[in-house]
Amino acid sequence: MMDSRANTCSAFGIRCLRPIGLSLVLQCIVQMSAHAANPPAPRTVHVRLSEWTVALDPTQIAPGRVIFEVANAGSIPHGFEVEGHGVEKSLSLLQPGQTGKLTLDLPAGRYETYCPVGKDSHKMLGMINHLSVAPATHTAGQPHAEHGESHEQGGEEREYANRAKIMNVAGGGPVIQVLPGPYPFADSAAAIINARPPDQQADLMKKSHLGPYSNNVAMITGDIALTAIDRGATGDSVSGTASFQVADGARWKVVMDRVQTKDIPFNPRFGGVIMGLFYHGASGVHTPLVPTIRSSLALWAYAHVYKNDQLVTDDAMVHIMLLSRTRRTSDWALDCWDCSDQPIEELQLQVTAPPNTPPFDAPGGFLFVNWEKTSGKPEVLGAR
Ligand SMILES: [Cu+2]
Repeated sequence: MMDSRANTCSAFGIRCLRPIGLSLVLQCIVQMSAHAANPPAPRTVHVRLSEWTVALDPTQIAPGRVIFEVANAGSIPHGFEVEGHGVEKSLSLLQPGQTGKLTLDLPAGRYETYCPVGKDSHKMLGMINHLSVAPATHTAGQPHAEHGESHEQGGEEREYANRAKIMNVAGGGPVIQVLPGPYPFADSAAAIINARPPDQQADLMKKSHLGPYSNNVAMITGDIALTAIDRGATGDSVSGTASFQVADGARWKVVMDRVQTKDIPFNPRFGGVIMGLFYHGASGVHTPLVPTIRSSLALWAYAHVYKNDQLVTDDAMVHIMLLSRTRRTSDWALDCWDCSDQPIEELQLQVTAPPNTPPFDAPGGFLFVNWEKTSGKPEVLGAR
């Protein structure tokens, strides 16, 4: 113990003698100031942000001044924040390809380094890493008290996040069909579209003129019930059925039996089932041309689709969200560009034909139905 404490200072090329709490520190400071002409150089930590990781190099450094050199290597804007031991400092938002620097003085301990974008949605998707700050000569055989402490911090949260969760949802309230039409928030959308890579802009512009988020709606009738299980990275499952009669009189039935896990445009590494996110719109997560929302459930699945009892396809693409209300009850027009403070009660079902097959025989080629007063709560699925 005595030797290793003395090493704290000898790391700076100074030998300290009595390792008794503060007096050691004071002694070191006194001796160090005598060598002030030669302060320790700040350490650099290279940070690479992408969807959905925060890569640190190195992941362990000595206490003192640290320069984080942060690069956004992803395809959407990200941020960078360092948190722990009374420190909570962040860099302003970095656009794709941009770099930035954050200089901090970090005492020994374990720090969270993460992307704070989307009220921690990016963090929940995996954009978190840990930086260990410890005197280099200590760590091998001399674990710090801080280590044990910070493992416990947030441990409960992490455990909940790691548990498999199940949600049973049955659609309720008025049922509306959303038909293609112009996007109602053209000004807000323009800023988002212009921030995107050029190859995405054309597609988004098209959607903003005649897309699935319009004020063109029809009251219809129908039911939906489903069970979704979120097991984390893999092993999600979805089963359920939706039946509805749309505005043109056709009866559709959508039978979901498999999760869809591959990449989706604007959704790298999405798919499957995910519970409890804040996204869309300006959050940087998911399709940007949609009001910003909170969702208690989002899932991507495959379904068998029948029109008037005739099979249309076995591999329709389904996207379902239980999210904060986006529409006003008078005429079901979109009500907000940022809807994240509205109650979570809108269930959205979107169904499209599989790639390389003709679009559905429906307005716009897709089916988009909302159940406007739906509730559902995730429950932990047994102990794992
Ligand atoms: Cu991010």
